[in-house]
Amino acid sequence: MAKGDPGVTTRGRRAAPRSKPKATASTGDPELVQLLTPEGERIESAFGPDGTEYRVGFTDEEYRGLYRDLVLVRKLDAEATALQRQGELGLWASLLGQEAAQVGSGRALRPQDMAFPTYREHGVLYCRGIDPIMPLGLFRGVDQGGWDPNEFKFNMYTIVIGAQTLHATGYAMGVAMDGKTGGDEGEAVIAYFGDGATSQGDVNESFVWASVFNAPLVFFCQNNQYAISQPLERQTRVPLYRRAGGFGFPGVRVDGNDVLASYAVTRHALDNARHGQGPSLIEAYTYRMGAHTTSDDPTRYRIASEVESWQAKDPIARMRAFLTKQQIADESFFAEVDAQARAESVDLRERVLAMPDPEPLTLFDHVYPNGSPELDRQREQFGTYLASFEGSAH
Ligand SMILES: Cc1ncc(C[n+]2csc(CCOP(=O)(O)OP(=O)(O)O)c2C)c(N)n1
Ligand SMILES: [Mg+2]
Repeated sequence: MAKGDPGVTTRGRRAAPRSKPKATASTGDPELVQLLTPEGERIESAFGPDGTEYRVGFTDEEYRGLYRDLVLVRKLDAEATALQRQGELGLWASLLGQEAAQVGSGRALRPQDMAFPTYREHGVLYCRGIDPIMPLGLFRGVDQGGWDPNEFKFNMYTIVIGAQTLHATGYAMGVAMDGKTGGDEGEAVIAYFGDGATSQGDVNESFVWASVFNAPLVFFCQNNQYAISQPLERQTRVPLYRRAGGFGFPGVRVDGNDVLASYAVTRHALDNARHGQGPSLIEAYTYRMGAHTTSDDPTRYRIASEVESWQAKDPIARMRAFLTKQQIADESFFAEVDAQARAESVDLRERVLAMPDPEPLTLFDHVYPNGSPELDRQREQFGTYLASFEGSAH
């Protein structure tokens, strides 16, 4: 696990800029914070739109750890997609292409920080130390998730688009009311959502509430360019991070395929929040390399050349190029990571196949904490229906 120097900043975000925001050497894009180019070149530091300077200072071991995380979460995700294709899962929402945004932000969380995910945050879940089998039970339909949100500081997956930003805002307001902000030990909250979710009322209401109550909350938007088939231009006419200004808090766009910049920007925003400086918005600019879910066919709405152009920005390839160039890792290291990834994915598959089917009547168990007469009636009816098959040739 990477515990390196947080994104070191040269000044607080509310002060006047020391220097004008600079374009990074490689992209020439003043709107994108980048510390690792697609070719694997390190950029010493990069400036956000408010003049904040971002940099990281990882040890070699920590750099290798980040690479390992990226490879492992991609491999486990590919295994889950394969399991769905073989009929072992009902559905899967792949994170392919978004590994750096998730590992960078996930590793930037401190142990006391609370995360509110969507249905795609398998990489963040991994970084929180949750067994990667957990979301597979959910997508296999044999349980409701399985992990304890309080133990791992990682809430349940939320499929209702944007709803978790409201939960996160309320939770973050509670953190502040409980006096748990201020100082390095303060708590911060992070809410994950997509580009499409920014059009939801829930997300915009969360922005208002978090802002006016100065909630210790980081809004982490993975802009993967699509909401199912709807491209980004159907959601916004301005870069998403700039929306934050209208709500009264800072916004920054980071290269979401750059694990180092994703880490630096998230660590900085979380630390501001935990110190009582309120919310911020991070737009992690990335690309959904696969289908929206296994129920989707992206060839119907996007062209192959677009996907290929993003392949050249692959988050794992650039990290590997960097580690090789800097002689931080060699071929034997990469082979060892691949072997670990293979072993973990085989283990995942075996455990999924061994998952017991739940008793059908347990369907009614967690609808209400104390049940209800109507639920009792439905349970009984369903029980009678199930019993009607007993002894039949069915
Ligand atoms: C309130 C609500 N409306 C519609 C849907 C159907 N739906 C599921 S995923 C999705 C697109 C979400 O896109 P985005 O926010 O960009 O996240 P991504 O899937 O790209 O990670 C929609 C519309 C839903 N789950 N919830
Ligand atoms: Mg999206």
